[in-house]
Amino acid sequence: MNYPKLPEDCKSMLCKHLTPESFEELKNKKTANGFTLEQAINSGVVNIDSGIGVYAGDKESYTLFDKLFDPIIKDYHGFGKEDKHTSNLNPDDLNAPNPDPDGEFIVSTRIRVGRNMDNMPLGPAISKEQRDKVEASVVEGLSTLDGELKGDYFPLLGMSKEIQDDLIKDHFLFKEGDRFLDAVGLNKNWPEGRGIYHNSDKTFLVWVNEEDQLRIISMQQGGDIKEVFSRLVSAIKSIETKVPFSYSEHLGYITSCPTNLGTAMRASVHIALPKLAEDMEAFKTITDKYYLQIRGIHGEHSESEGGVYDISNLRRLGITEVEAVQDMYDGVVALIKAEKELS
Ligand code: ADP
Ligand code: DAR
Repeated sequence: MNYPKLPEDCKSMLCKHLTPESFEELKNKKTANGFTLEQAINSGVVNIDSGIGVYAGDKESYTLFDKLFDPIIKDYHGFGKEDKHTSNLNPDDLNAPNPDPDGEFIVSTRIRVGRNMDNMPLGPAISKEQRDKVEASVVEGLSTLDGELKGDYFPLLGMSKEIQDDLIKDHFLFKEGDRFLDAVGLNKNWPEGRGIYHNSDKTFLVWVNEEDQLRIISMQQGGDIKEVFSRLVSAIKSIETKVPFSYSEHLGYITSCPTNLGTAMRASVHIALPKLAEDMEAFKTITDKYYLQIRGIHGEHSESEGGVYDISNLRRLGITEVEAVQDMYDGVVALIKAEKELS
């Protein structure tokens, strides 16, 4: 393997941090699952518009390819090699009375975490047999859930395109064919081994074997962020008694993309901010101040529609789950205040 030809104007973390020296040191290494540097960086090589461009194939990738992952994690998360991640999933520690009780601004709230099974490769390095075993183990664990979390599993294999398109349109199901995931092998054997579990109200959902092996999701209309967080916490605590999660003291919950390490949590609102949308500089001054990320209403790589934006926490590693949700909450309060002042 030769040092990849990357354009001068490439801005990804791969381009920034894969030096000829680190490349020479890492290029012939393989993890116990046979995952190589070439596989780890392929997404960023073929998608030069990547933000990161690198994925892990297993927990070992983060230590074996540390000369590449450590500078990326330091740059993206401000988190050093000796730092330790801590977790806090206690909703009592969250100060978040509904910031929009009249429903003027917040359309809906969604909080998700990524999780991967302990002692299994991550999606980029998993075999079809292992992925099918992950699906079977997760679905068996989900089948024991009760009360509000009780639901059904719907494999993608055999799901009608109409049902699939409706679930995606209504923000419940993952899109397919993401080119960034494709380039690192995360779409192999699609749609086999993939599916969605949800309760009857679709306020609790679990994606199986998309970018991570589980995406555990709590969501509902309106801005009761604390209620959404509480439901998610009870789901995480129920599932982890049945499905062992991959975790490290240093990096927290292990995920295929380094941006999701730590809490692996994205807490978001779909919020109508038509006035702020006319002054994106003022809008981004607030989102920067509160460590927020702006996405479109169909998630990553989508656009806002009708002045409605997906606003979520940017920080995931080196802060706790409560702090991640507090980041989003405090930023949303500031955005609503600014929108009211402009109105
Ligand atoms: P993820 O959040 O899992 O990293 P995306 O950003 O692609 O992935 O979002 C996944 C889906 O969740 C998309 O359909 C998106 O519209 C939906 N979504 C995200 N936040 C909200 C929200 N607050 N309310 C409703 N749907 C949401
Ligand atoms: N698209 C990839 C990943 C960025 C973070 N989003 C994730 N993990 N879904 C990139 O390198 O831009």
